[in-house]
Amino acid sequence: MRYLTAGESHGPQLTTIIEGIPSLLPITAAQINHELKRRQGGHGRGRRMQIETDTVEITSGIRHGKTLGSPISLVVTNDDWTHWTKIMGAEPLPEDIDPNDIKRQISRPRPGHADLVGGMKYGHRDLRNVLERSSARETTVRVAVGAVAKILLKELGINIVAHVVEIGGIAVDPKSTEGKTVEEIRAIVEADPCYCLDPEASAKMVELIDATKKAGDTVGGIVEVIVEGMPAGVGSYVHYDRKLDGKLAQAMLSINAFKGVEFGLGFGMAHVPGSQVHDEIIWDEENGYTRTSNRLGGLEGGMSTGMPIVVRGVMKPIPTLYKPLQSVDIDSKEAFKASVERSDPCAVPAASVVAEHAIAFEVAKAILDQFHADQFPQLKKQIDEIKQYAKEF
Ligand code: EPS
Repeated sequence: MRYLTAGESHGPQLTTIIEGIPSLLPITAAQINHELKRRQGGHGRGRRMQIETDTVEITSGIRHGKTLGSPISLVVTNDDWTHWTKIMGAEPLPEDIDPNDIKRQISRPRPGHADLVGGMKYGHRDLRNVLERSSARETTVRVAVGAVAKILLKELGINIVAHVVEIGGIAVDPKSTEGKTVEEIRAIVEADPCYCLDPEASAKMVELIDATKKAGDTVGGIVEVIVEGMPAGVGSYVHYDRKLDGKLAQAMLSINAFKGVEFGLGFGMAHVPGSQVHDEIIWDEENGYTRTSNRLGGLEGGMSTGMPIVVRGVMKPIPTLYKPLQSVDIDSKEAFKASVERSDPCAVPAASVVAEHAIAFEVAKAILDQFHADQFPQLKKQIDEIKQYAKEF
């Protein structure tokens, strides 16, 4: 399974093609649109999200509500495009128009964004040519892809959810997930303005985001993704590029502004002895092999253990600041404040939705790489069999 995305932030549309989803899987646009709406929300989003109503058009690969096995293409149109048709048009400029007269040119790169190095790399003196693609707007269609992956996983009994665990130093109660299923977590998160499980922490996060916005600044945070119902043995220890944790880490770090990733106890493993890190193994007839704890986050030797996968990612504060930082004008080489673009003071809740979907794609891909099937019912049969085999092993 693989996918590509295309589209500029203020271009006409975002496009993705997903290849490798088995046939006969029921999928509707409404299921995908629900996730796109969640990505647009969360406290701290900016004005662009008031302009857009992200909805997907399915243009191939699905007929009468079921996958055909052919490539699935999904399109999300940018409502803002109507304001940008001249600035972002694909046709060459008419000869009587000087390219320097085109509005919204950018020559003052924002520190922390792709602007300066992207301009050097591709030879763009108008840095808009960089930011249009490096913008987190692209995560819209990544969520659409992940929504398709999540539908497949759910039919296999694998459920996935993300929640916000920290914003700007305000952390949720570490016990907030204890005793809750993915479905229970989802119900709480979907009703919370910061997509978190701890109402007290959430209220403080809202205050902090509002104060940060007033100060013209931005704030980052940490999100956690939980995958429940994984069969044991997805991924492999036999070769570096088959390790599932390595693939999930790459997926997490590929999200705009994400700078770190950890599994289970994560970096906390540096502070405690092995006896407080490794999860003891038990067996019973109903559940087969399980662990008495899940400090390794559901992964041993680059493989899923069958325990929930727990993976966290840290998002830096968005680098587009209304009170801009020091920069240099690339035309005059003089010191200037960076250019100010429309931005969100905090996109951590929205990024948790992106993380959920980026991880969902990677998990679904790992499963399809290992249990290849042309038809979805064949895949389901294989997964049910392997779960039973692992229980009795
Ligand atoms: C975003 C769309 C963008 C930004 C934001 C995320 O739209 P615009 O540039 O028109 O406001 O709001 O992206 C960034 C701030 C960034 O630095 O990438 C979206 O759809 O999530």
